[in-house]
Amino acid sequence: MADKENIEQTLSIIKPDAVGKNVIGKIIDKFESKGLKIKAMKMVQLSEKEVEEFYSVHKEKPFFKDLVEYITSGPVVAMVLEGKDAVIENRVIMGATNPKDAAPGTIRREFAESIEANAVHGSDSHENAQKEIAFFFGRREIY
Ligand code: IDP
Ligand code: MG
Repeated sequence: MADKENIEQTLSIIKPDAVGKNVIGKIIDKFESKGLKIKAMKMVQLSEKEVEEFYSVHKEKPFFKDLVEYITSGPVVAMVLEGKDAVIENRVIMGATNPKDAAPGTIRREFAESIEANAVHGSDSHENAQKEIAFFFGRREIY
């Protein structure tokens, strides 16, 4: 039997470095041109408390304090992306965490400044995507 297509949603965030560089549109184009659809979108400046909650898995990491400072340094653009295998597709389009390791054509290769200021966030699993989408969006904000 043929596999049923796995149409799913994931959360993407355009981080403050990329918003500041005026490349929101170029990043969105990477998603749309690969067939991912935007189902929700908002610009928001996160508080320290919100980032500590969002990134709580990293709270013991040595870079956590810097990460919170960086993500709160300016507005971000949060989006729900939908498409076939959207979680993994988004991660491929983003490229590796460290832009030095990111493949040509990926968002991080083209727009990231450093391993910290790396242009975008993307959910790393279907389960985390559901949680992260609910962190930013109510049901009636997703179309
Ligand atoms: P990911 O964003 O590719 O999923 P994670 O390991 O989940 O990478 O890390 C979350 C975020 O924390 C990264 O996107 C980056 O902004 C920051 N980060 C990760 N590793 C480092 C590091 O070694 N130094 C500074 N910041 C880091
Ligand atoms: Mg991650």
